[in-house]
Parts: sequence; C-alpha cells; structure tokens
Amino acid sequence: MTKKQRRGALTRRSFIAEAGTLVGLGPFLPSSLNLLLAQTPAVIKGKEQLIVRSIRPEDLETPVALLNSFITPNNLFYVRHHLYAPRTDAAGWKLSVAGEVERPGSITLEEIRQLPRVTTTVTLECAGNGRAFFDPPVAGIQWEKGAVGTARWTGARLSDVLKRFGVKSTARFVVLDGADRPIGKMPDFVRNVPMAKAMHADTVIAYEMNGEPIPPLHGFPLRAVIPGWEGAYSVKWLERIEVLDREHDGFFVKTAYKYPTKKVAPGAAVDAKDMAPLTGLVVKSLITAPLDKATVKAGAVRVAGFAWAGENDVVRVDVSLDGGATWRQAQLGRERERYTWRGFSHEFRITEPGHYTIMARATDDKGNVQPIEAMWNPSGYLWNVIDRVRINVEAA
Ligand SMILES: Nc1nc2c(c(=O)[nH]1)N[C@H]1C(S)=C(S)[C@@H](COP(=O)(O)O)O[C@H]1N2
Ligand SMILES: [Mo]
Repeated sequence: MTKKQRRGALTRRSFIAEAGTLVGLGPFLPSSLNLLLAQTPAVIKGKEQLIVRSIRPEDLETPVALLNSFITPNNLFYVRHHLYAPRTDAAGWKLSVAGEVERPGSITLEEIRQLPRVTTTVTLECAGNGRAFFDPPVAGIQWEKGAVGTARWTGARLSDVLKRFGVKSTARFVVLDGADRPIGKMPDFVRNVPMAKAMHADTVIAYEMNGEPIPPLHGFPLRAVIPGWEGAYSVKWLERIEVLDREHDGFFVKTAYKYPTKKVAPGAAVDAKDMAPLTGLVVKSLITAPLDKATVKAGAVRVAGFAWAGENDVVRVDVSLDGGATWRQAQLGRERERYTWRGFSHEFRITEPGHYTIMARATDDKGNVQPIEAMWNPSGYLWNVIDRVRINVEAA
C-alpha cells in the first residue's frame, strides 16, 4: 500500500478519534463530533454483535446486554487498538529479549509453551471505558460502558521468560512491544511495566484466551496480560521485550495513559509534571439487568450486574431504586478470582407502576467507594461513577 492509500483507508471517524488522542485536539470536542462518532453497523467477521466505535483500526465495544456472563466469550470481547492489527503467523514467531539482561536473545513460541503453564483469570478494561460520559467531552474513542470483559488467559509467567535471559540488578522497567506498526508520523505502541509487577507470579505472556489460541484481534499468537491494571499494559502480538534501567520515553508511556495527581478543573489543561502513569483499575460496577430504558412488569424485579476493582477486591455492592435516596445491600456472586469482577444481584418488589432509576455502588477492600461525580481528566480515563439505568414499570 502506498502512503496515500493508507491514509485514505483511515475512516474519517477513526482519524478524528486518533487525531484527538495523538495530537491532543484540546480537551473539548463539539457535540456534533459525538454524533459523528456514534455507532455504525458491525461488519467485522466474528464480532458482528459488537458496537463499532472505529472501523480501522478496529475499536469495538460490547453491548451491556451481552456482558451477562462471568466469562466473556471471545467473540463478544471488546477490541481496542491504536494502530492497524498486524497479520501474524505462529510459525516462526519469536519473542526477542534485550536490554538489562545477561544473555540477550530470543525465545520461540514452542519454548514458551514448554515453560510452566499457568492460567490467570482477569477482568480487562480499557482506561477510556466511559469516556463518552465526561463533561466537558474529551477527545478519543467515545466508549460508553462496554470496553470491559473477563477472560481466562493461559501461558507462561513473564518472570519465567525473563529469568531465562538473566535479569540484571539494574532492571527497572520491562518494555513490551507488539508487531503492530505505526503509520506515517504516529508513534509506535510501546508500553512498560515496572519490575515488581512484571516479575509477579500472576503476570503472564498468554497464548490462549478462554481455552483457544488467542484470536487475531486479541493478540495472536502471544500477548502480555498484566492483571488488575488498565488494559493498555496488556500488549498484544508481543514480539519484543526490552528491559530498561529507566522508564521508556515513547509517546504511549511518557504522554498517554497519565492521570492528574492534583484535582483538575473540568476542561482545564494539566501540566505534564502533575501527571502520573495509570496503573490499577478503580472500583466500579455495571448493571447488566434490567437494561437501560427497559419496560418491566410490576412485581419482583431482579437487578444484577458485575463489580470490579482491579488489584483490589470488591467487598460490597449497594443498589438503589430511588435514585440513591435509600440503598439495599446486594448479594455477591460466589464466582470470583483474584483479578476478576464479581456478580451482584438483588430482587426488588415494585408494586407502583412508573419510572425508576436503579443505581449500583461498589466498595472495595481498601474502602474505596464509587463516586457520584467523576474526576474530570484531560484524556477521559477511569470513569467509575455509580452506575445507573432507567426503567419503566408497568402494571402486572
Ligand atoms: N500491540 C498492541 N497491544 C495493545 C493495544 C494496541 O494498540 N497494540 N491496545 C491496548 C489497549 S488500549 C487495550 S484496552 C487492550 C485491549 O485488549 P483487547 O483488544 O483484547 O480487548 O489491548 C492493549 N494492547
Ligand atoms: Mo485501552
């Protein structure tokens, strides 16, 4: 493809979304742009049920109605990438390891499969999930509620791979680079993980997602899975690791995925020195039933959903039927793993027909509670406001 053709291949919408992220169009997006970013029919093979937020690169959101199982099936799992998905082939795939190691070199897929096999079940969420709800609006993919999902990731521990190359005492960050390559002046998508998290026994380089080879859009044949941390750390199509004695200085480490360390006035610019890298996901809930705008019959109305808190544990979810005036403690599901969401449910008895706002508010084991108002930030990360749906109750 020529440069011109490649440029033509960018849809207007993905171009605006990307331009917004990369060039920093400024914190404001006219609301007409949000219309432009609204959904179009899904046309990506195997992902027909997802909402298209961008066609190329493919950014696909899971409708809340389909997030109703503890494990999200591969064909329903959201997709997020910045550059075009590369064509990858398992045959001859190699992962190179360089930098602060005794014996730089590479490891094949086969050799990785021979390392101890581990499975980590993880709720993966894009840092920008919920970006569409920030006010004033923020440039970037306008995710609503469904850039999140839970999968079982099977592979080798990142630490077992690194140990084969002899990690030096000077090592501080592990750079992860996928096979996707930038177009034109876009920066390459490269992320880095601090040593302690990289060497943690739950941090894996996965070759399976929910018991199948990882699908191409999710990083075939190899991806990193950094449990509990915002999704961007989990680099897909992993082909290069570099161990550094300092933080990487590329765009996606130095500029993107940063969050203010001080309170910010909505819409204000933030000085780079007042920004710190995002790490763990924050406490959050998602009501999956009833669906927003649903009409239900008076009587028993079951409210259900999931709540997660990154590396922390969800210990409590409260639900409200009166816009948060009064709360009931929901029952938590028994199915849970260290880095996954937890189901919650509660049955209300509704006798009066009419309009109701149902809310869900999760609390984690560190005492963090979902807020009523999001902290506005320039890139629209970590939206975790108390979730709500509006329903109509009709006479039984
Ligand atoms: N190589 C590569 N890995 C990547 C990305 C990317 O653009 N390129 N996007 C990241 C982001 S921002 C997220 S949220 C997750 C999404 O993973 P998924 O597409 O499997 O849901 O992948 C991460 N890994
Ligand atoms: Mo993301």
